[in-house]
Amino acid sequence: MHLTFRWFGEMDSIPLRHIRQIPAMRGIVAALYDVPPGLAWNASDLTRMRSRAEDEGLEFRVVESIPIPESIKLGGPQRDAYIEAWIKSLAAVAEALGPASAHSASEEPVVVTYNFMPVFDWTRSQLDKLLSDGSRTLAYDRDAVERLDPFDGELDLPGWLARYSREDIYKLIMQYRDMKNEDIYANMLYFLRAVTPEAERLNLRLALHPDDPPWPIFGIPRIMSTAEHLRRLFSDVPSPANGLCLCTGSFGASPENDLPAMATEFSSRVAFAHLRNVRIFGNRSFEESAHWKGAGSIDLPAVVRALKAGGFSGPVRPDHGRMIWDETGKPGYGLFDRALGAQYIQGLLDA
Ligand code: DNO
Repeated sequence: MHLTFRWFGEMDSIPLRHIRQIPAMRGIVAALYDVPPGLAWNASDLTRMRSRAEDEGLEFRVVESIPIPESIKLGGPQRDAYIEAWIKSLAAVAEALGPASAHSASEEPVVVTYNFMPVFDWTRSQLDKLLSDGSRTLAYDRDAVERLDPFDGELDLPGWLARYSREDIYKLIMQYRDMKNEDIYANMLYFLRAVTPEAERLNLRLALHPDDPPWPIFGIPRIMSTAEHLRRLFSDVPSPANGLCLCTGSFGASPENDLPAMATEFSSRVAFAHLRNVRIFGNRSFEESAHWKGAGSIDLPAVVRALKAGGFSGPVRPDHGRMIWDETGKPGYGLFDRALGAQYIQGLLDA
């Protein structure tokens, strides 16, 4: 296992030269963030990003994410064209990031993260909850979310409002509300059965990010929240390219998900791991805590031990961090607490 760190490209307030100063940091996790979902990526843009990273002594072998247009999840009439574009993006990733260089070992497949969450990616009710130690964090409070109106233009949720108009959101939510879990799952199988042979051919490993939080929100189904969901998916699509992004904070928000047991059961499927901690404080309510085992509800040492015992040797990242030491910036993606998280993880790996 080796450390990686998410970097949002040139617009990221955290420069690569700071990321490289985190001890044991091997690579960045990035994407072409300004290409709208549905458009095929260009290899030369990725090559440029890779060179930027390598100039700072960091490798770039983990993509997060190539977004999946809603039409694929809905099974809409244009899905085949969108799947074709997604496959073109895979080919661009393989061309730009696959070849070996002084900075990267070429045998390990390049990882491509994605998720199949309808409309909303990760969802929180608050982005700056004050903790007793004076730090601020992302939190999800069930009552607050139930009071939220997803049709209200005021709603401030990360990751999705920017992409859709209010009317689009309304239409999408209504379409999904008419669908059953099985319908969305069937669309996921359709997608994976088309893309996994291509990923295999290109020596890429896909990494499915689970639902965050791992339950339905706003009356819309979510289908990748539990060990049972994963079991079924890996049996329906056995391709080795069909991998998992084990996000401990996403699965771990539900006390029903036993993370060390899941790490053991799915270790051969894990392509990438997001290692972070959450403190559960009631039915379907949680806040993101420091990575340390004592700070939250997840036993990260046990998860790391299980991944190691299962032979996982790929990339991991600290995922989100709190805002500490008066840092300001993109919620969840400051430098200081993620760097502390990285050092906690590296300590576990060394031990
Ligand atoms: C949040 C991230 C997610 C993740 C996507 C993967 O910080 O973990 O947004 O990148 O769900 O497709």
